[in-house]
Parts: sequence; C-alpha cells; structure tokens
Amino acid sequence: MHPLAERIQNQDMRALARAITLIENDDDDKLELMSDIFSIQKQAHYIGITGSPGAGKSSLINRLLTYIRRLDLTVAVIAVDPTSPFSGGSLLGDRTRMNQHFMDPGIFIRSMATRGSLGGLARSTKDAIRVCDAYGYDVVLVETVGVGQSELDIMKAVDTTGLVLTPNSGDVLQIFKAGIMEIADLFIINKADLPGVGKLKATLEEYMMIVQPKGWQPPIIPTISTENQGMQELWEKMSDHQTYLYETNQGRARREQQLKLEVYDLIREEIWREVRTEIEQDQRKQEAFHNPDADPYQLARSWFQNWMRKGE
Ligand SMILES: Nc1nc2c(ncn2[C@@H]2O[C@H](COP(=O)(O)OP(=O)(O)OP(=O)(O)O)[C@@H](O)[C@H]2O)c(=O)[nH]1
Ligand SMILES: [Mg+2]
Repeated sequence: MHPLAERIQNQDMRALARAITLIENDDDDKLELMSDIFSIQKQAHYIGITGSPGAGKSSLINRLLTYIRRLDLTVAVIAVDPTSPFSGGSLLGDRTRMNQHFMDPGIFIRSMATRGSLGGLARSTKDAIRVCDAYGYDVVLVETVGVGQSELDIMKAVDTTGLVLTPNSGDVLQIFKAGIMEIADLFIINKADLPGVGKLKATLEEYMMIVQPKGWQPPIIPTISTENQGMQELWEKMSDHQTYLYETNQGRARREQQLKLEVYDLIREEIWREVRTEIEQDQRKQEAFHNPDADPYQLARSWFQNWMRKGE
C-alpha cells in the first residue's frame, strides 16, 4: 500500500493534506495512491454546494458545519478554486467565515485550485473527496461557483447537489442556461430574509412541472445563513436524498452512470498522459511544430497510430 494511503487510514491529518497536494500536482504515483485510497474507501456522503458568486454558499456551509457537528458527524470541506476571477479572493472571506471551525479536529477545510491538471478540475476534486472519505469523514462538502463546465462536472461527481439561489437576484435564467438546474437535487433559496422568495419559489415549481423529473423531486428549502435558519430542514432533505440514492432503482442507475463516466475519464487521462509524454520526448516530433503549414489532423493521427503500434 502507498505509504500516504496507510497514514490516511490511520487518520494522520498531515498525510491527508499531502495527498491532496499530490493530486493537485498530478504526481506520478497519483493513480497508485488513488487505487489504494479507493480500497479503503468508507461511506461518506458527498455533497456539492453550488450557485452564483455571493449567493451565500460559504455562509451556508459554515452554518451547516455547526449543525452537522452537533449530530456528532465529522465533515471535510473542499472549496474549489476560490481564487478564480468569478469569486475574487473569497478564500480570505471563507477563512473568516469558517474560522471558528479550524480548531475542531472533526472538521477539515481545504481549498483547491487545479486548473492545469491533466484530468481537469473535476477529476482532481473527485480524488480529493475520496481521500477525505478514506480518512473517515462522514460528510464531504464541496463548494463551487456554478459557472463553467468543470464546475458542472464536479457536481456530477457528488451524490447530492444543492443549488443556492437568492430572491430577486435574477440569476435563475443564467443558471438555467448554464444547465445547472438539471443537476440540482435540492433548491436552496438563501437570503430568504430578502423580498421575492415567493416569486422565486413559484418559478422553481413551474420549472419542475415542465421537466417532470422521474423519481426524486428536488425540494425547495428557504434558508437565512446569516440568522442560522433552515439548517435542520436542509440537512434532513440532504439525508433523504442519500437514502433515495441507495434504496431506489433510479438512484442506483444514477450511480452506475457515474461509474461509467468516471472510468471513461480515467482512460482518457491515462492515454493522454502517455501519448503526450512520448510526443514531448521526441525531438523530431517537437520540430514538426515549427512548420506553420503542418496538417494538425495528419500529425495527430499518425502520432497516435505510432504510439498504438509501440504498445503491440
Ligand atoms: N441578507 C442575507 N445575506 C446573506 C445571507 N447569507 C449570506 N449573506 C451575505 O452574502 C454575502 C456573500 O456570502 P458568501 O457566503 O461569501 O457567499 P458565497 O456564495 O460563498 O460567495 P463566493 O464564494 O464569493 O461565490 C456576505 O456578505 C454574507 O453575509 C442571508 O441569508 N441573508
Ligand atoms: Mg464562498
């Protein structure tokens, strides 16, 4: 077993942090580590919290953490790419908001910024979630700003996705266009102290009438993070969704689909890693890039076939 995996199994928090760094850096022994991590995987509930910048995701998570801890469950929080231009410097804000939790050994908080990695942001995040799971956390919460494809992909890798909306912000249409509505398992109307809650609720209900989801009906939960309101209902609905996933055929089908996508992704990453390494180490191939008239289709095809033949 990979030494880091063994230490993580023994709840060594420094090993946990090291492993996530190794994942971020796309280290050579990442796959070996992850395979070992997978073999010690526990049964954490993976929860994604997404929504527009400033919707109150971090404030909400902060309150939820307190609530979950009172139930004697342990929690890891992964804040994805908080330095992106979309959420400008909110890590500092998150630190202040979640500060009270830093001394609690039942809570682990970590941010990730891994745009450059081979498998992409979603891949690295999923690996980081698994490492937290192997460590033994009961719940793994992931915060992302719901823009871009990679954020969408992250949400496909968790069990339960909560979409945070705010009344009167007019972000529903944008979120709708970005395809985020479809992946939401829970609609959270945060800042429910502001006017417009009823209207937003009606819009969401209308939306659900049109799409008519089979099986799970996403509940609409109003919350006021600043006043610590709605956390009990939110947590209950999250738990209900986890039960749904494990006890129904639709839930099982969804997990099977996730497994398939993940295997495809990993194969793609593996092939790309190998082919790219070979091309980068081949002087003659590198020279071919200097020719401005080179046919990219022809190069890609012949080099790929080249690489395939080598494996025979
Ligand atoms: N009125 C009101 N304000 C809130 C509520 N929840 C959060 N806020 C405020 O909204 C602002 C943004 O909160 P954050 O928790 O940083 O939002 P976020 O979604 O994590 O933001 P990013 O990570 O930057 O995308 C802060 O000023 C919060 O105090 C709420 O329920 N009601
Ligand atoms: Mg935040």
